[in-house]
Amino acid sequence: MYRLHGFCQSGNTFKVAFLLRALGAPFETAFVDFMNGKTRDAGWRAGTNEMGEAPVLDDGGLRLTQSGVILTYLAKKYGKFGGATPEEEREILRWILFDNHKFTSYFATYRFMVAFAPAAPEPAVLAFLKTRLDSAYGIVDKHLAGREYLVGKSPTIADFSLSGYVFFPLEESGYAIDGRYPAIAAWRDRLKKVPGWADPYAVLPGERLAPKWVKGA
Ligand SMILES: N[C@@H](CCC(=O)N[C@@H](CS)C(=O)NCC(=O)O)C(=O)O
Repeated sequence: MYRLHGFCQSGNTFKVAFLLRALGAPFETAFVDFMNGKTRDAGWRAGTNEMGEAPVLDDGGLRLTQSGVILTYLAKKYGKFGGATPEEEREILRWILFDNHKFTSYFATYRFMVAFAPAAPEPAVLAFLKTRLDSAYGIVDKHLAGREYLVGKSPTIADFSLSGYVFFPLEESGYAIDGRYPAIAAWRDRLKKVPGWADPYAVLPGERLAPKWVKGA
């Protein structure tokens, strides 16, 4: 039984939950109270993750952090979703790195600021993030046009990684995919049909929160 530390607003945690479910690997969850500062707590950092981030995955005595590392570890362990050739493995890593730097990262920061931050976001900061987000989404939309999945002909951990935040409701981010990024929208809907997919709020721990500052982008 795996133990997945995270919380329901965390698309980074959802990446791992989605893969575990697709693999049919049973797991329990440990709630990380991110909204009340748990990941900044010195004790939590010392005992759980020195990087101060969710997700964390325990596999027996082995503790893993960084969703990209966890996805790679699980894909290798089960021999599934890791790519069919060394070239595909390299492509998967390339997209996971792009995801961690840009695609997930700018979206997660933008959504946090407009939905869950304690104070109203600075318009100039939001405008900067939105420019970066538009660029990353545009790149992924172009890559996915005419393709079913990011790498190869079937889902891989690249898809699990980049899709971490695309299933959250529009009212949380105000950042519309439908109508602007048709290839991402089609890919998102395709991934919902992968056995094991579920709504993040149905499988991750914690309380669903009403978005606070969102206006629409
Ligand atoms: N690259 C990391 C990002 C993880 C991450 O940023 N997690 C968020 C929650 S979704 C977090 O714990 N952030 C704490 C912080 O940035 O202080 C991963 O993919 O695991």
